[in-house]
Amino acid sequence: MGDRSRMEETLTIIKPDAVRAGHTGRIIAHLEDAGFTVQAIRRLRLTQAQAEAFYAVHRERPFFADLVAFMTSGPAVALALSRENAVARLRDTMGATDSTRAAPGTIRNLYGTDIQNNAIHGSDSPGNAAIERAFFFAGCDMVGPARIPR
Ligand code: FUP
Repeated sequence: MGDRSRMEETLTIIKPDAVRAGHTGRIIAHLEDAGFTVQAIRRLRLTQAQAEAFYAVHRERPFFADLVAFMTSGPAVALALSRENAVARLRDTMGATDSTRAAPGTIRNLYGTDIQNNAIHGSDSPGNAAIERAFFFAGCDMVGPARIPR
């Protein structure tokens, strides 16, 4: 079980554009095929305050208001995920932020449209993953190998 120490957790959101287009199941299957375990899943519609809080790091950016409007425009699906090197591997599996520049076969390439309508969010560091997982889920929601004490 030497690899247990490299088991890591992250957080993803299937964004409103992808949910609206009916891609939720295909994106979850893509994540499972890429080796991720779904530890928790929740469909929700973010409120204005929740979207502003989630993206608070971008508060001063020119695209912030549009980003919040987009993220509150319809239901989204949040998932707590685990696998080895989950944070980096999820970023690889998602592709570049701008869907038009995302590598072939990545989720943003397959299901995104542009830099805003980019289908999926993924935590950018283990620290932010912990914060973002706690934003959507209680510890008792999450099951799976990565919950074994280590
Ligand atoms: P990412 O981590 O790839 O989701 O990208 P960022 O954290 O840099 O940006 C968060 C979100 O802001 C992106 F998913 C989409 C949105 N965004 C824009 O709408 N316009 C920009 O120029 C940059 C980001």
